Amino acid sequence: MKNNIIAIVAISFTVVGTMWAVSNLISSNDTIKTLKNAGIILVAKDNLFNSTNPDIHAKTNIPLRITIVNKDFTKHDFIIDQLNVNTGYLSSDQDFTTAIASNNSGIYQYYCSFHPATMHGRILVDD
Ligand SMILES: [Cu+2]
Repeated sequence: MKNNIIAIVAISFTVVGTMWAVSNLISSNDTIKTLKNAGIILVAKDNLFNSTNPDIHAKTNIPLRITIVNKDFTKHDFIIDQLNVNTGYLSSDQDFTTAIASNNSGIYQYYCSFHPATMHGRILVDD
């Protein structure tokens, strides 16, 4: 009798544990997908970001995932002083994912500290 109870308890632990693990797996996949969809990619190439140093639009209080990819042979970085974003330098073919987050609307400058004359643009944060 005692053994049966122990067996039942063990089985229910296993079942609950498996269900917990499966649901965690599903929800974490969803999170990754959402972040990927919401994020943007900036490719550093020929001393420009995405060829045109585009304006980047973000909303207040919603972090925007941003990935910087270095496709040049020289080092680049990506800095937004007012929003405390700094990727550190990226060697050729390295990438770095960070997030733009601001409570305040406004226009902020992004730039590469190695090539500030050619690699710079605007972050526009709206309510
Ligand atoms: Cu650069």
